[in-house]
Amino acid sequence: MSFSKRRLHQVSAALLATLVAFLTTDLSLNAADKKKTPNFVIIFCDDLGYGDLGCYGNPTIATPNLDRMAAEGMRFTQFYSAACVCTPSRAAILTGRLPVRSGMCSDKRRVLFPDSSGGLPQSEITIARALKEKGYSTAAVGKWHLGHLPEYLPTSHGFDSYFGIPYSNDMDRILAKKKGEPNPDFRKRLFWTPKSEYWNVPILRDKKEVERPADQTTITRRYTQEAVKFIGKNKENPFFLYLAHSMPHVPLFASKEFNGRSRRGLYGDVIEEIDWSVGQVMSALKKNGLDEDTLVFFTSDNGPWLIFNDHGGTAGLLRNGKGCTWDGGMREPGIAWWPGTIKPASVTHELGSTMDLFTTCLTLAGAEVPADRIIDGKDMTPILTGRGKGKRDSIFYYRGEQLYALRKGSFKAHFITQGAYDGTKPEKHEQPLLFNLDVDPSEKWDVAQNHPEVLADIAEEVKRHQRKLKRGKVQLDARINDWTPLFDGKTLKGWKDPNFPGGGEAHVEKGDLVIEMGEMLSGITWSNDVPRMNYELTLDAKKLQGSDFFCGLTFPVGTNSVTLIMGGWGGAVVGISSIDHMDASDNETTDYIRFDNDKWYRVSVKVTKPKIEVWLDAEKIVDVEIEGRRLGMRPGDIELNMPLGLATFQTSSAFRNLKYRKIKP
Ligand SMILES: [Ca+2]
Repeated sequence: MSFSKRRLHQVSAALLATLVAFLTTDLSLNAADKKKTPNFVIIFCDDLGYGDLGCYGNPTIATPNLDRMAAEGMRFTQFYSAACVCTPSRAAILTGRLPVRSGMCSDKRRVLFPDSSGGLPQSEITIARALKEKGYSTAAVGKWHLGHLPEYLPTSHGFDSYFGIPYSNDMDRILAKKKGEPNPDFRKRLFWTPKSEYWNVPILRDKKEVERPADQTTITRRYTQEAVKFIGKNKENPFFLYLAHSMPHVPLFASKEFNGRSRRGLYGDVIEEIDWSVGQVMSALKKNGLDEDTLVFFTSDNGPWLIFNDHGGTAGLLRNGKGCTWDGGMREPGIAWWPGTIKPASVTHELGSTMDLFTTCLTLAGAEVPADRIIDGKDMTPILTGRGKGKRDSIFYYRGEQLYALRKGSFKAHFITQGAYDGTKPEKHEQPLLFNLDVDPSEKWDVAQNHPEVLADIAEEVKRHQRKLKRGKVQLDARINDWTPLFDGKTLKGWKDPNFPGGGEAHVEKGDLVIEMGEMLSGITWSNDVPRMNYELTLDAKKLQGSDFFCGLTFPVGTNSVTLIMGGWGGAVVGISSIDHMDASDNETTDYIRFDNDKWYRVSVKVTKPKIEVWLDAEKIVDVEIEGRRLGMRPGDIELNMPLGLATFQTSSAFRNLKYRKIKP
């Protein structure tokens, strides 16, 4: 086999051309790479403590992936969340602003609840919204907790997609206390051996509910799958992934693979699964060739929830935990990973805040940091690249709407101190307590006497802060539907005698509605606008005198009504009256309830499709499914279709605090 000279020449020319083409392509690729802005992944845990990771000194929780992340990246020793509980902390990380500015904190309700009607205002700019303008793909995966109504969800705040739970995993509790069960026993049953179905927490995809109650045992794994999928889908374009784990917030759940794995018990299992998840994210970035183009930051929203004993984490050597402004409540692990940009195994003692992630991401993406409002975040790029000093010299510690403490440099002054969840009142300090956190990270020795100049400097800083502070309208106090009263305590206006056979009479006595004993059945009804579905009704009732019989309550459900008899034969009975009047299959009978004379009982009824639930005080006495039953009206049933009614049986009863509210279906 031989080549002619001409042929050889042709081959060489072709090779040369290929080589030139290759070099040119390579050069242009490099140029494109340089222009490309980095991707961002924020991994945000829930209630993880400063001392919960191997690389932060935990002796019995194995976190090889996070340890590797720190070994290949940078570990912060003074990194802070912006609040000591969920909602305000989450508002701050995404907006770069102290929650007091956005109204996402409150002295009345510390976080948002399933009945809250507020959320992160549209006037706020999230990292996602700012990066979208720069062409980023954006996804939120995990716990949101910035408002669960459609206008507040991630996809209304700059995220292209969302998968996760809209509020905390311990909300919407379904499990009821057993009769006579002491509180501590109930709490143990609820949290120490938790089951997903104890909480009616939904999983949303974008704005649609796709699962309820959320299967929490697989939740960390499913969040991880979503995250990995999103990374793979977006390898060609810049992206921002906000991966907010709902763990290790109680109730704790780990998947089968992690249950029982850690020496630290279930809490350790949960952290080890999160660690696995971090490893999956780093692998996905490497596999897609994106590791050098992506800044990953790992931290948590607040410190460990210490009242949950071994189901809560540890803040290590820091004082106290979640819910308070001691450092254990807000100082967090902070690990940054960006191979090729961050020097491996670096440790920084610079101050950092979750709010700084906002400014850092925007700056690195070439987006404008908003100038029409105060942004509290500082650009951390100089710290991450090792090319300069950090720009932050202070940390503001708010509890609700109040400034409790301020750290400036090494010193932290407490103006107000308060326990986390021990019921203690705020204690104001005329002369602030002062700690040197470099010398005394556990905040043990007050050195205020020795440093009047530091206190004076901090007082100046507080003044400057307060002069410029514009408080946002508080978003956490309003509820979806506040209660509508059904009886004003004065007259019987609106209530009428439905011609019960008993002949007793109703009147008002000192603000209570009293139904006198008749021969048999006495009662009144009220034609009103109590909703017929998706509402909650509550009233207080007491037996004034008489025999075993107590009272009945008729309430509307769909086009029908349901009658609840309490006391009487065999306890509480509920029947869907207009279908099969008191038919046994429609009845729920509890153990016999004997009502004491002159003791008020709280009766609550919740009607949602498909359920009717009734509580007597804190005990659930009725729990019936109504789905599948024929709730449509039949001819001849019309007379049974009653509005709210109250009745007594061979006894006299009093009623007060009658009210209802609509609830979200
Ligand atoms: Ca939290």
